[in-house]
Amino acid sequence: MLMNKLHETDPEIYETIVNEVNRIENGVELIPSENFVSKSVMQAMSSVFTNKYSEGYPKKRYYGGQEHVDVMEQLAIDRAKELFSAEHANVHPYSGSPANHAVFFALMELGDKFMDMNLGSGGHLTHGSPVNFSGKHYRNVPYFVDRETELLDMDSIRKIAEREKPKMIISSLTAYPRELPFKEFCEICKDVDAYSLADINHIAGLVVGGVHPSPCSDTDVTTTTTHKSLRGPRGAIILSKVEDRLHDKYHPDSKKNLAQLIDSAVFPGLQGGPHNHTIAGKAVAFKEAMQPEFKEYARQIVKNAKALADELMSLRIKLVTDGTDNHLMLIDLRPSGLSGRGKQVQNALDRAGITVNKNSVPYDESSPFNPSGIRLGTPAVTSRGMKESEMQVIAQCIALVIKDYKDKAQQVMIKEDIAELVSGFPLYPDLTVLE
Ligand code: DSN
Repeated sequence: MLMNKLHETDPEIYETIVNEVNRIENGVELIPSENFVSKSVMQAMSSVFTNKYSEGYPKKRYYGGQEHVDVMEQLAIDRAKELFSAEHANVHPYSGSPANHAVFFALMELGDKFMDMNLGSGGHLTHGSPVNFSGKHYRNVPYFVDRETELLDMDSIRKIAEREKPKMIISSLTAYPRELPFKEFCEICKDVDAYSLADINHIAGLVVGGVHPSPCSDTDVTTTTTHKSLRGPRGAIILSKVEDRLHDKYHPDSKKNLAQLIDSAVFPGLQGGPHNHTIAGKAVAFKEAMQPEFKEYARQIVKNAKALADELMSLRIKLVTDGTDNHLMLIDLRPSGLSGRGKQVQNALDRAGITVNKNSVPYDESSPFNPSGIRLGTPAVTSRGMKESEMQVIAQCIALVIKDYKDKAQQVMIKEDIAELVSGFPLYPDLTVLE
């Protein structure tokens, strides 16, 4: 993509873009929630659709000039439904937090009780953290992973649900390296008359790629961001059943079904004009995710994660649950004598050209700002075409940095090795080229 105009009118911003391209081209991106979109997605996002207001939904808008927006949004909706085998799709949410907020707004009254995975066990901020709307406006009953196995204990989750009778139970992960048992969650929800919400933001690409079970056939509502393993633009969607299974119990006076409750919670409930350029990018990403190559991509994400995890463990790095079934893993620094040193290790890896994020580990006694874990994932490196052999080299570099995180000279040498490794996997070679 030519950037002549931007270079001419705003060289400072142009320079930050060039610097960011150089950073990602020369380093290894292991933050499990990040990825690299295709040029087609970028082109859709930088299109004229950024100019258009279109409050409402296809064929039901408030402003004129919607004939092309309607076609584009309907394509995004139809593709999302087909991709996830969902009955209903809302493609407006600006991102994952607004999507989850809309589900709360659609289904719950202020103060209602819901259950979710505690943040420290691998859950998400929008699932009941006391500093988030979900924890401030609703009553959160958390569930935790087992202290010994670090795995979800479905018997204990069932007991909590039967005792607490929540109105909604969320199944989700942001730092849990194992499969989510959606069917078991849904059975519990049916038995206690709770709505089931699956937030598959991290694993959506694995779900459509067939390497993680899909929640959509059983779950009432599924939310996902579109920019993680799904490899679309920064945004989100809400998928749901059409009928409200719990209408008579929770919404007896409403004339709306579940799909209508969700749509009206998004607009006019919470959002105004949809970001049409992003919705166009989502539609493009959904089409890409329907291609056979995407299934191969999803399989390779998991193979790469296993290769990275196995090599790290062979180098005596402790992983939470001793491995991974999905795209991510969590290093527990405590057995390496580095409790509360996640931030320092993250910074040391940054200096070595390896981008990760510090993260709490289950039952971490250190603060979330100085936690005892490092979270790694393989969607982005897999998008670059890397395979198991590159994962082994990267794991060896990570282990060296962890073992001596204060050795800056070593980090400089590793950064050179990493730049050499990634030079064989160019990402956006002509992105910032000038005419
Ligand atoms: N911020 C995201 C993550 O990194 O997992 C969650 O939405």
